Amino acid sequence: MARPKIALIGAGNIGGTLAHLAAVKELGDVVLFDIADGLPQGKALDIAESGPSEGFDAAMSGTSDYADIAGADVCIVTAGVARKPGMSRDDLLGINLKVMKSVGEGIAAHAPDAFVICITNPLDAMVWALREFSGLPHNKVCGMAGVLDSARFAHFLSEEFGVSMRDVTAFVLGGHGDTMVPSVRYSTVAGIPLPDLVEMGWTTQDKLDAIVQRTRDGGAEIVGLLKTGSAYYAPATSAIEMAEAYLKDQKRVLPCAAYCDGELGVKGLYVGVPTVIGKGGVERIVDIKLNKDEQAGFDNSVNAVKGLIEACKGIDGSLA
Ligand code: A3D
Repeated sequence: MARPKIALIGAGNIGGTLAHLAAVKELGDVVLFDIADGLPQGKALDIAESGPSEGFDAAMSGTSDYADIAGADVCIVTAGVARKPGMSRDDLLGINLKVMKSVGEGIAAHAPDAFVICITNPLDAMVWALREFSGLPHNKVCGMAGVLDSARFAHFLSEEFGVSMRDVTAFVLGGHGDTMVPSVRYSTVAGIPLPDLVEMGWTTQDKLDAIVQRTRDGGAEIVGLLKTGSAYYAPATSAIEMAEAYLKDQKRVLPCAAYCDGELGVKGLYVGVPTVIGKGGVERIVDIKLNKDEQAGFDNSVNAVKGLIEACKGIDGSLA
């Protein structure tokens, strides 16, 4: 049986990390695609040369020709520009919209059956645009943000409580931006919801509020420290978790930017919601009921995403 083929569109910081992780986990053969001369070929060769020490069986190649992604089972898209200090995700909109057009057309022409995971920011608008440009079914195109935002939330919570990260389940909804909604009620330590842990004296409401805010600012905190780009290790790990769920039909319940057709009161938009990912792509959206405060935060986030999509339509008339 042939190994799955994983195409990574964008061979920058996240793309290279994705390639290394996919190889080490033996998820399949990897094709790195980038427009930068020599970059995808150089990273592919470097990672291939780590194979004898790691002991993985996966073919690595680099290319600037979309024909080489032909028949890919999974495409993970990081092509575009990353945030620099002081730059918001939304500043990236105009530049990355053009990139999504070329990537969407490349995937449609050469890998129309792939499960596509978009990471390029501003995420919720770019995944929508990528779907529009590619014309692929909505359930086969999604965005990675919720897994990362939830991982950040879980990391901060495990530090606060002094417990293993394995026992923390954290849940972040909404758009990937300042309006994201880390859900306190649906986040738990070994099944115990966070509000109960506040009552039990494990933390205070103020500390919990600060952790929620740090989660919202999680990307900016790393941009501020790195100064030359944005996070890439945890973003890559998060997207690999989603790709693995698809390739191995794991039916993982993962928050991701999925196309909502009425779920959680959202219609015709991509926004961060809990989903089930298996061999059918995004097989199901978990249509949870939000309380009044959560709904207000979620609606605010959805409105921010709507604003970005209107801006995309203003920039590229073919999207209107
Ligand atoms: P970076 O290291 O700059 O890599 C981007 C790569 O895209 C570069 O190698 C470029 O040459 C390449 N590229 C540019 N235009 C094209 C094109 N038209 N076709 C193919 N390749 C192209 O960035 P990165 O890997 O650090 O980040 C990639 C994207 O992910 C950025 O938009 C980030 O903002 C975004 N990001 C999202 C998250 C989320 O949680 C959603 C987290 C971190 C980064």
